Amino acid sequence: MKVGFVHLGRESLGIEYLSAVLKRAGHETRLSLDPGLFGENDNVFYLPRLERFFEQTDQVLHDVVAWQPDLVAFSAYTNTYQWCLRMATAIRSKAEAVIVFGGIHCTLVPDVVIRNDCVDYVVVGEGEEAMVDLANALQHGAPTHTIPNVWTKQNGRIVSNDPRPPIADLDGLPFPDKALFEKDVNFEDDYLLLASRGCPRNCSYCCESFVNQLYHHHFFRRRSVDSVMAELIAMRKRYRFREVMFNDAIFFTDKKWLRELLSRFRQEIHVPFRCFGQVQFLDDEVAKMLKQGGCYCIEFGVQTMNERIRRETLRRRETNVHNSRAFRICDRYGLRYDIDHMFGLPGESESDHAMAARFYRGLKRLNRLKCHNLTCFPRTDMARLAREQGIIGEGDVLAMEQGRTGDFFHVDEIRDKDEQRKKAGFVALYKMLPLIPRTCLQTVLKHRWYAALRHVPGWLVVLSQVANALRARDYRFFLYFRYYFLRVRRSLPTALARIFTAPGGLR
Ligand code: B12
Ligand code: SF4
Repeated sequence: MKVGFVHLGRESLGIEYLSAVLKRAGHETRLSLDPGLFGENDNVFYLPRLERFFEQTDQVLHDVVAWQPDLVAFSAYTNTYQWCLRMATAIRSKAEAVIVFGGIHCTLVPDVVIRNDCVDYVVVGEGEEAMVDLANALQHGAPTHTIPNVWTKQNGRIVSNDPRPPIADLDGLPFPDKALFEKDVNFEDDYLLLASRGCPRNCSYCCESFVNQLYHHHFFRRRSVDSVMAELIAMRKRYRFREVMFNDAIFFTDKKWLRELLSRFRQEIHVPFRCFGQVQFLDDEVAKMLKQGGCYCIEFGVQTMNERIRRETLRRRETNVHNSRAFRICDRYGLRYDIDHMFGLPGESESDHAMAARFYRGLKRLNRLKCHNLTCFPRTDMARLAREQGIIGEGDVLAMEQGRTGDFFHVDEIRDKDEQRKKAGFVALYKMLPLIPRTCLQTVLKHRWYAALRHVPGWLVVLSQVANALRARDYRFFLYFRYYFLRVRRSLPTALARIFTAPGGLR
């Protein structure tokens, strides 16, 4: 059976794993990708005018229809769900294929997704086994309405099947089918790998905690060191990558496993790597192992310096003492770190932001401070909490489920114009923070001049980030530019052809 994946955005490990198991089961797969250049999925270069110029929906549609797949598969995030629906509707009008939706948004709201006429099947949760079962059943004309994880419609009625238990042996999966994204991703610069699935934590705003509930807290699993190393060795031969990104939610939860993996990684792979961490899992021993293994940067979520909000609203267990201790350890072992910070948290005050600014400015090896806005994803505890507290209304909940969400701007405080001005000022301040002398920072905070910083031109903020990247020798920052340039160059002929031939578009 021919299975065509249709996707918007960056590399998807989910699609790569699905493609690998489908191929192993004898099916043929293909990817039609709109890289979504300059689109809202891009938190570095979000430029709507250029997005329109580079959008490739018509090309993708043409590509899918021309290949004539039997099954068309979409992997939907909440913020790409509407794009997926538009594409699925267009494909339905031009091709005979069966259409299946999966991915995190479908796992959160399968009952919403299955209601669309253009969707025949929805897969909830981990998809490898369900997708193979579905493709096999469709190929052989066998019944599909009893496959675990699968939702469908029968005589106008919605049929739902509970998810099967998570895959017990992750090592039994084939390696992700990276070939699908070869054209669009420079694997030689950066190789993305998952050594585990799920997360042992349950932060209120994160979809991992929803998945944990769905799987009764048995979703977090780890691959063996042999399996991770086998993938790295095979892919190093193929792509000659210069760097590895371990995309695990928290890379270092198990010291024994880490020690074994990193000693082999250092000897057999020997390239720098970065990973995500959680401050409570970092101690001297772990930091030493990471440094010796080749880690050059860890990304931590701090989100706020207000401990009560972190604990009660975000449901994160670490204290400010844990944070300070972990960053001191990193400093001691020469490990750089990126920090995720959130704006838009209900109940946060100016003094919380000021306290965070002082704290971050005092850190020695802070590489990049990444500012985000609290985003409410449907059916997460955060969404429930916000609804219960009247922060969002029923209309917001429906919009979220339909993937029509923006950031958490509908929180009342943030709607307030004065709050918005201050927030914009703090965002600019945080982005330039590593370059602002401490005495200057004290003055800005003391006189509350931060709101004025929102007038700092965007190019100056970018320039200060470039200067900071140079200072911190953060070559990844420049790699991203290079990566972007290459993708733009690849997409240019299609964009120009579309303008000159001007076919009827989807938008
Ligand atoms: C690694 C990662 C990334 C990586 C790689 C992305 C990827 N999907 O591989 C990168 C850095 C590129 C990334 C980017 C982003 N990410 Co991200 N990412 C993750 C993370 C930590 C793990 C994802 C992963 O690889 N899982 C392992 C694979 C095997 O699982 P999977 O992708 O879920 O796929 C399985 C099932 O979902 C299912 N499935 C998936 N698709 C399909 C399709 C079909 C047809 C079927 C049958 C089944 C199916 O089967 C798959 C195999 O079991 C998750 C956390 C999480 N719990 O998912 C966040 C997460 C997916 N990311 C998230 C977000 C918001 C983003 C960004 C929008 C952030 C940003 N502003 O840049 C971008 C979007 C990029 C894009 N549109 O392409 C959110 C999505 C929330 C939501 N409700 O939409 C998550 C859930 C984190 C969170 N906040 O809770 N991300
Ligand atoms: S630690 Fe990170 S990945 Fe895990 S639940 Fe919290 S936010 Fe999600």
